[in-house]
Amino acid sequence: MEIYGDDRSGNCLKVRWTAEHLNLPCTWHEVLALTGETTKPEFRALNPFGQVPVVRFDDGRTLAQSNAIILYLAEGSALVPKDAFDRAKLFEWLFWEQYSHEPVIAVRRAKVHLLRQTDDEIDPSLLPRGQVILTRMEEHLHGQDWFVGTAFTLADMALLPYTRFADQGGFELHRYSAIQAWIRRCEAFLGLPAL
Ligand SMILES: N[C@@H](CCC(=O)N[C@@H](CS)C(=O)NCC(=O)O)C(=O)O
Repeated sequence: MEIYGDDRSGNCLKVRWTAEHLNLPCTWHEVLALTGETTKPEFRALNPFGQVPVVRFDDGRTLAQSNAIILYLAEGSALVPKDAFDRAKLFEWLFWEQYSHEPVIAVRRAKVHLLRQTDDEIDPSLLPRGQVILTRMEEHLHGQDWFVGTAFTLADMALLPYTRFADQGGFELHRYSAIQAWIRRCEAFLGLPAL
């Protein structure tokens, strides 16, 4: 399997970490998302959506959208709960991650940290909206170690990368003790060095 991704992108890292955790043989191809590489015709032939991550399997089939990819890679593994309701709760977090979390936490981090935009250039609503999102996660993690059930699942995998980068977007992670403890647990589970 070939993974095309940008290693500064949380959407891409969740794919890489899922493949590595499941010991799936893969080759990583670095594609810089912010320098126009994803707009080139050869990349568009791979992914007409023009975004990373995208994976190409040995039979030539391709798959885009980070959460679709990790669900496919992890099918049948302990990262996806067997119980139907727990699995639905996992989807609940995955949809929320893409619709609410990523467009705020990841977008502000990209503008501040990767694009070096000034406060004047950044939508002022992103900061308070991000604080609401982090508070939602903090409250959920009070009294439970993982987002779904009693073990690390793809809900944790999907929420981890951009939450871990949130400081880079100006969000004060030190204010969220349960999130910080959860990040440390995830890092231990996945064998990631602390940032
Ligand atoms: N919903 C998509 C989002 C992918 C996405 O936004 N990728 C960004 C990098 S994180 C990208 O390729 N941006 C370049 C572009 O849109 O032209 C996913 O989860 O895979």
